Amino acid sequence: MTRLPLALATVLLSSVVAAQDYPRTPAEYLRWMDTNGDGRIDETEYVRYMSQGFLRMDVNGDGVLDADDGPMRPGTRPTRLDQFQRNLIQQFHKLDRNHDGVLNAKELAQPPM
Ligand SMILES: [Ca+2]
Ligand SMILES: [Ca+2]
Repeated sequence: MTRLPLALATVLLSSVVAAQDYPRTPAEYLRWMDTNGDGRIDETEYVRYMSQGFLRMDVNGDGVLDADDGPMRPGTRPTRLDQFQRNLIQQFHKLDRNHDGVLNAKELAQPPM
């Protein structure tokens, strides 16, 4: 009972680290994602940045992550890039707490939904 959450956290953490080399601080996040250098992250910048891990893992480049791209974690279902990006857009708008259409460093630093 007490072991499960720790094991689960380890699995989740390892999957995040394997998927992307995440920047460590909000300021770093912002610098990495802010393509046009205006100090804020718009929807396009967010989706482009967050899709990099997907694109890297999509070895055969067919826009679907499935067993053709390498061994999949048990219980994982194939993911399509367009579904993945739709989820990213939803996540973007959840993070945009003040609804100004862009994310600042503080909004980026919020824990993932
Ligand atoms: Ca920007
Ligand atoms: Ca693929």
